[in-house]
Amino acid sequence: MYKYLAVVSIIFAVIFTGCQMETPVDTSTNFEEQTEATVLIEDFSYKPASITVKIGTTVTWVQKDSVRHTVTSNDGIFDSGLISKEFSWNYTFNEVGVFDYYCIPHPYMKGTVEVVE
Ligand SMILES: [Cu+2]
Repeated sequence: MYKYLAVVSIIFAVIFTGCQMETPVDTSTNFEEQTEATVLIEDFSYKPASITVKIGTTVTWVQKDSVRHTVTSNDGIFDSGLISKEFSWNYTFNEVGVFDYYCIPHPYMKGTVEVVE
């Protein structure tokens, strides 16, 4: 009888620890490990116009319009120069802050990159 109980408790212990090992799922890692983001330039706008990324992220702008556009920081921190259709340009954000940008030929085109820890 005691032998039977011992076997049963061992089986339970194995099942219990087995389940425990499968449960930890950290959903926050996707954001934590994000190091790349993409913004489309299309129809005279940045899509999405506003993004939030983790520090160290490289943001790539992909130009889809036949008219050339720029990605130019309001504060002079970065400037892509004119980007032709189907070309892209990227910038790596290594400082926390809010970075507003616009397009030199079309100043009404505006975008923002928010960089967080
Ligand atoms: Cu433009």
